[in-house]
Amino acid sequence: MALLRFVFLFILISFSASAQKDYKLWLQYHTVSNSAIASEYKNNSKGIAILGNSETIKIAEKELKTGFWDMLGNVPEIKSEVKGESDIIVGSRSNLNSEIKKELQSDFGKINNEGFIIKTISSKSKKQIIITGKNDVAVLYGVFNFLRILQTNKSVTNLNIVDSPRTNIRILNHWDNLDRTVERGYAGFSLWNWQKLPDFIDQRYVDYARANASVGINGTVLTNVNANALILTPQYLEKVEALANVFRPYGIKVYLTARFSAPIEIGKLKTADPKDSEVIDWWKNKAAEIYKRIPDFGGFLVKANSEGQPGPQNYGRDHVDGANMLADAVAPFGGVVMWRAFVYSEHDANDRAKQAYAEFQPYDGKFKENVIVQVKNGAIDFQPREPFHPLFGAMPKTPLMMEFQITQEYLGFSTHLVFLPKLFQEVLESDTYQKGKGSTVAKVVDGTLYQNKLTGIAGVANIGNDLNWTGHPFAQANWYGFGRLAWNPYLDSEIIADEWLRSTFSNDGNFIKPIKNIMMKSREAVVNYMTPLGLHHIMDTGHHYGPGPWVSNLSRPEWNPTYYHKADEKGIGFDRSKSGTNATAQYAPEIEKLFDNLETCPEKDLLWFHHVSWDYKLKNGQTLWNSLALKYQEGVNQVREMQDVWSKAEKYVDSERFKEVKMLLEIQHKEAKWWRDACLLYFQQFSGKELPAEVERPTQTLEYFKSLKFPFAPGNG
Ligand code: BDP
Repeated sequence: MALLRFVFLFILISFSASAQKDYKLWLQYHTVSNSAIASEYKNNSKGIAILGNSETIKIAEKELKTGFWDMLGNVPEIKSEVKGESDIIVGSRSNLNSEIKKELQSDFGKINNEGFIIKTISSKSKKQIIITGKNDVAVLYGVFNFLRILQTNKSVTNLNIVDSPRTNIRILNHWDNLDRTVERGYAGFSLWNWQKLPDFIDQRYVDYARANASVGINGTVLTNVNANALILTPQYLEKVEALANVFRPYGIKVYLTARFSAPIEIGKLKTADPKDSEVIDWWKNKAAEIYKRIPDFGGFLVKANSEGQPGPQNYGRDHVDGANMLADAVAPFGGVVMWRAFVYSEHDANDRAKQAYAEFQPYDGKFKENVIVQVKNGAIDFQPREPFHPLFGAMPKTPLMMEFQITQEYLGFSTHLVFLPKLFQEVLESDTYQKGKGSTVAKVVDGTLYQNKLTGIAGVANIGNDLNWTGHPFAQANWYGFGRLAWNPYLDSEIIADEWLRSTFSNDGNFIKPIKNIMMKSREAVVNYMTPLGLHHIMDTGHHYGPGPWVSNLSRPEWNPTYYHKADEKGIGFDRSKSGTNATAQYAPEIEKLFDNLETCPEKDLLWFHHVSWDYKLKNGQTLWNSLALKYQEGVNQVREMQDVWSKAEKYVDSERFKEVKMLLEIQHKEAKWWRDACLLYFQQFSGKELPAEVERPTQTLEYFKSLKFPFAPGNG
């Protein structure tokens, strides 16, 4: 009996230890061995002076204790003032003594309010590490950064880090509904348990805030852009307030989506016309009511007159009227309005890719100063690859914020390993040429191109209540990487992958090197097996799960994949050049020229901009048909390589996560083949050509692939 109990306990403990690894994200704090740090802090600790007593500072203290205990096996003595010798001094500028303040004066001149300094200073023959910033949240960022240095095995001697975020708003957009379903969510249900709030505070809320703070994310939009006005009623605001209270000490502000017709739906008004005085007052009062509860409320995110959502155009007004009315309501409290430019209309026969630019560019300079226009990275919709959105750089007098999608709506849900920071980096590095060479999207987004004061990056969250938060263990890297790039849009994605792997799994070089390699290739793999050479939006409609290039029966033309690939006997691709819709003209002349010409258009974007004949020769000397087929095959091969590499990782990873990733890669492989076979069989009807020898033969017929239906695919409302 006793033995049985012991065995049971053992299983329980090892299960929870393993499960905890999944839950702990990149904050594993696994033992740091074989490093100078370990010996320094193990044997020679003089303690940590923690200055200040705000909730935020207490969080920093707890984090340091946990980090030291887990990574180094000891907790240094914590002191509340600098007395005697201290290894590390942690506190905001106002709490530092004048000697240290003087020493750091020029560094303080280099950081903004959220920036931090981690510096080794030597005085009177002793060396100390100072972790500081202008306020306590900045100090917390510094602490997380310091712990990351330890966790990733970097040297802690002579530290000299002076770092500030380059953007103001670093925010997650949760497309979470009040019934806890998550639009385009593939990791379970919403974290927000509205039914139990405000009285029940799930530990997950705290852990969520902690994870975000560790990468510098400072805002969260709790609700879906397809908004429900009920969130603005007192019944729900009380719950929002409870979440805001949890997040505040972590430096995270809460924002809500504002349904434009809320004055009618919950305010009993007859109209939501932004020029109507009752409507204006209703929003002003609503803002005051919210700020009374949540003094640091961030503001509103709005999807208006887009995909059937209500908006100012319902009343003959425009986006500027709508955004500015809301901006006036939150301005007295320091709030902002993030107004989305994701618009396209079924009444507009124009190329969908042109519509957002056509509508928004003329508004440049017309928005109030607390409005920021939120633009998706590409002109269609979060595809595996899109050229950068032509609005970037084209609205010099308007702050634009980036909207990335972290959840993998079009990139394999949470079953495909795709390292998105590589995609994000490609977009951020793109040169818009709008102010000459070097006018990168990153410079638009961080405000340096046009000296915008308000800046931001949003990521549509991939987080749900799955044990591991994101469905796929490697999808955690996309949350992490989003945060790191929002902080610094110039960061190299390879560095992000390296940091994440070390903090999440292991510092062992034999593990890091091959696994980092497959992460870095994974984005190109998904492009290859789904939408190579500039193809886009050929996913099955509605849920967007799997291939559906044949779909052509939906009421709105631009909802049909056939609208996007335009395959026919002559060739394939969307002619957006001068001979077609002339979408290329929305870019700066240098880029327009590049994209417009079939010969100079980058091959990765070829079918985005051109309808190309099946026999057209690509740079590799192969015909378009052959190249397309070979790309699909390459994607499948790349997944096989990922499987192969992962199978050798077993000894570096806990068995639970090892098995999870292994199974997920099997699904990815199966689906990559599905994509290849279905798309090639379908396109072959038009090309009339044989598959090149290197391409594996499909194992099913086109009819079979067309017959597959997924009525309960997740995330589809
Ligand atoms: C599309 C999604 C849809 C979103 C929409 C948006 O399919 O669920 O509501 O974008 O961003 O990608 O508003």
